[in-house]
Amino acid sequence: MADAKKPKLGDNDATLFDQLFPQLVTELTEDGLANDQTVDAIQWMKKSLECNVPGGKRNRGLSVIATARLLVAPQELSDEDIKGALILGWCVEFLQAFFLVADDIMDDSVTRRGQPCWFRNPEIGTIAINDSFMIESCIYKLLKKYFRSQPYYADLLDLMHETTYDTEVGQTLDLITAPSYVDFSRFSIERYRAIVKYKTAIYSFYLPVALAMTMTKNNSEVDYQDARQVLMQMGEYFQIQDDFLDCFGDPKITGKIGTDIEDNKCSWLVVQALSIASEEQKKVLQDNYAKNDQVAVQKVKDLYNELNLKQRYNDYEEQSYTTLSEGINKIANQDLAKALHVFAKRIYKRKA
Ligand code: GPP
Ligand code: MG
Ligand code: MG
Ligand code: MG
Repeated sequence: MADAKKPKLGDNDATLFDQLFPQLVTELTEDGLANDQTVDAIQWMKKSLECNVPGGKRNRGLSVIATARLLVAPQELSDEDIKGALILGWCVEFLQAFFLVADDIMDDSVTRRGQPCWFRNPEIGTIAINDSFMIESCIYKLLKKYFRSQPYYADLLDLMHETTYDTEVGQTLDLITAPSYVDFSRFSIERYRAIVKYKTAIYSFYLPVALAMTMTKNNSEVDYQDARQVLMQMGEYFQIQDDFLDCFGDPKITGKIGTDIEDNKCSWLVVQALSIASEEQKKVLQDNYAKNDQVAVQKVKDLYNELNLKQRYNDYEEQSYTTLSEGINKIANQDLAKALHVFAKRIYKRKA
């Protein structure tokens, strides 16, 4: 069993994690670069990997090694296990980059991580679609290279494939609930919760922990169920924060300019607004939501302020953190509970 003195997520892991990336890129590209017929394509892919995969907060990627360290006693965690957890962490970051490159096209976004979105670069455009596919393919090259001989290889593949499918289901719900015209009858808290569960919670929260549990063989069915229940709640909380920051966050800190109002998204804010607005206020929303026009966007934001949505969000955040902590305290596996407390603290009141 793990003890209380186990390292939490240390700077050391973040450094090890960052140092591994160039090595993975070399391994992913060396054969293709040595082939005269593919060299140009692989050079292009290398640039895309270097620009799109690192550079985020890497919370998801670092969660794999953090979970592994909390689930297994230090003397039982071999160097090979640590490297394995770091590689699985990078697989989650590759998955995230694949989603973000594609999501920014679909959401018609402007900036990501403080830079123009990848597809916005004049020499890239719709090639970004193919670049996102190639980032995804790299996940399976890494899994094959490092895990093919492991008895849990099929479980890792299954987790990645199931998670990708679920996220795509969530993205479909997100997009079809946001047509180009305003139709608030599509928006409801039930629809909202389905969107965020599928599009965000599974890949961002459940996946990193499930990968660590699979790799360390620390995976009783009860633990998976307990972890999943709490992590799905955490994922919902995280996406509500993302929706809040889309409207009220500082782009210098978030690295992205919000587009949810223009894009007619079923955001937490609009769902809350519709639940408390008067008929007159609903009319303001109806007239100004989903318009690519900064005056209209400002009118929606003014209405959100009039409805005290910032306060409502702060109250939600407090209450959600308390509920999460209570849920974690009920988990029997203390090592798992410790890991979940670390993750909950890390996202509480985040600004980026
Ligand atoms: C976050 O939505 C969800 C994703 C990035 C998953 C995308 C899934 C695909 C299958 C492409 P968001 O649009 O609110 O994120 P952000 O605010 O970062 O653009
Ligand atoms: Mg989106
Ligand atoms: Mg988006
Ligand atoms: Mg968003």
